[in-house]
Amino acid sequence: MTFDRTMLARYFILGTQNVTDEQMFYRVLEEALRHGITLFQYREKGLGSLSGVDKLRVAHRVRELTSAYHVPFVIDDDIVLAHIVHADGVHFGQGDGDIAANIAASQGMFVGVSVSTQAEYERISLLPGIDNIGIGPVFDTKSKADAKPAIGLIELERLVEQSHWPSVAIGGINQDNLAAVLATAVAGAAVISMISDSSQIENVLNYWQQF
Ligand code: TZP
Ligand code: MG
Repeated sequence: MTFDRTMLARYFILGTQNVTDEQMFYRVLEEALRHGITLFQYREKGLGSLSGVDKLRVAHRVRELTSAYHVPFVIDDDIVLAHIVHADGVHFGQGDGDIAANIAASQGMFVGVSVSTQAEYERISLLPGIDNIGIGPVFDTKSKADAKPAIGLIELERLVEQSHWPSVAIGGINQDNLAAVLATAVAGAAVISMISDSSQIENVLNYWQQF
């Protein structure tokens, strides 16, 4: 699948650690797919996350669901799994090993990389093979234990305007600050809890779609 910046518009990230159990994971994912997310990233990471055959089983099911809804499927920081389940893309943090080597091993998939600071941007800015970057955390987040300090909207805007890749904002984005985030030059917003913690996923996505 060829990457397109419109895929970043409504970018949803979820792992089983973000919800009560695996069944809820599938329910939340399917609801989000049905109501208009433009990309899904499977991010199985942190306290309570699955590994091995459990993670493989979930990834296979995610491939089936995302294909059924024609939504691109990205896996965080697991190139081998991404190849096994035929994911469309992979995403790497700056702490996920040698980024250039990771990109080289991601042939045939599109690649996203996280950026939190000017130094992190400069570290990757000349690397070939990157399709998009995730910039943040913009605001404080409860969903990532080792998150870097929040950068705020002004620094988000500065990094987005400097970036020669389509950029997606991430971290602490909710219905109160979404409009301000999308008023910058970002291609979209990436969220976990705005969707995973909502009892009204359809309403959240209807609101999001008006921008
Ligand atoms: N990377 C930076 S912040 C974050 C990740 C994976 C978590 C975003 O979750 P939330 O709930 O949307 O703040
Ligand atoms: Mg990572």
